[in-house]
Amino acid sequence: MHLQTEATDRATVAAPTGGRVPAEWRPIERVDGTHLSYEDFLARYMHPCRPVVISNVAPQWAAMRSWTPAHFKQRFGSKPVAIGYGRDMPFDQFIDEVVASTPEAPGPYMYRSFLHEVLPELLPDVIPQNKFCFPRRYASPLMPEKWRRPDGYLKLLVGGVGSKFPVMHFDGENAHAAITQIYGDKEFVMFAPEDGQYLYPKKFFPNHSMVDDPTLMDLDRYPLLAKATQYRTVLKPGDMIFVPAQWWHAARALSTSISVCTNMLDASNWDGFIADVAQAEREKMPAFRLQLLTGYLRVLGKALTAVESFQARSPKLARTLVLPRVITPASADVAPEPSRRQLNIRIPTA
Ligand SMILES: O=C(O)CCC(=O)C(=O)O
Repeated sequence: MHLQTEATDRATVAAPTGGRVPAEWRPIERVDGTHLSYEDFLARYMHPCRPVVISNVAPQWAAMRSWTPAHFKQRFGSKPVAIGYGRDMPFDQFIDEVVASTPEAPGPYMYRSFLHEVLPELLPDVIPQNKFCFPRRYASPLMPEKWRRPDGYLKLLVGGVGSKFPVMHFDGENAHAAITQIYGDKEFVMFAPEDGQYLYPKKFFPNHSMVDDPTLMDLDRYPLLAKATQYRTVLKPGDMIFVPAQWWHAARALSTSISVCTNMLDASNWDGFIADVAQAEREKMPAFRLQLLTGYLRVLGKALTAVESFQARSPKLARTLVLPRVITPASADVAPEPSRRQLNIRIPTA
């Protein structure tokens, strides 16, 4: 799906740099979250898998006022945190490197720390939950354990000027993603699923692109990139970007940047989720078990869709009934805020 934007395509006019060419891009649609109902969000963006940036999504979060590099340094001192795969660092040292980061010598970018797992004390700072991050099928107790993620399963993303998420990719398990900017500015680049053919997917990680920088294109190495339609935006504090399933995306900090990220599943991406799970498990389990698993997931999808539409149609009644809210926290309207006890559950590592 290519987005119809007004005639506002912007071509960057700077001269080619070191053999690289600045990419042309289109803006991603923006709406003000204070005037967007949850129902409209589902109908206009989530169900049709259309990206959007929503501003003012979390004015109520203490994180919007307190999360700064200095705050993290003072609060966590030398506590070790996961930055990337197999890379831990003392938090204070990490923050020093983030603050010293420059476009010419980018520092580390944190992308493997799940609040629930390692920094649960931060979770009360991001409550009440962002209403555009529902439904939470991943949190359903009916989700097979391997794919279940408790409520409050948010990833912390922190980086200094010029640092970036390590790879342009789309999320696994056919999940939608929501990334909420808390501090600083971050450039976000996206491509529609059908442009994946121009993005040089890696052989063994077909949801990862070989392209290192989609904004300054190396057309000698990646000539097809010129055919892809690039969408771009700058996330500012309070903005959330909705990244639909299979949309390619890359992110780079324009100033010291702090955000949180979560994934969503609903009827719009459930079939793809099952297909992805089946693909991933094919080598790992006997065929009959895989059939049982996918059969269960198909039935579960239908049940969750029915419960979610009940909650949407009768929120008042749904609020009084505990079971539907537990089976699938479908919207912020009916989801109970996670209790402190829930927030401190440690999740099993896969
Ligand atoms: O750093 C970012 O904002 C991108 C995060 C992301 O794409 C991911 O966690 O999968």
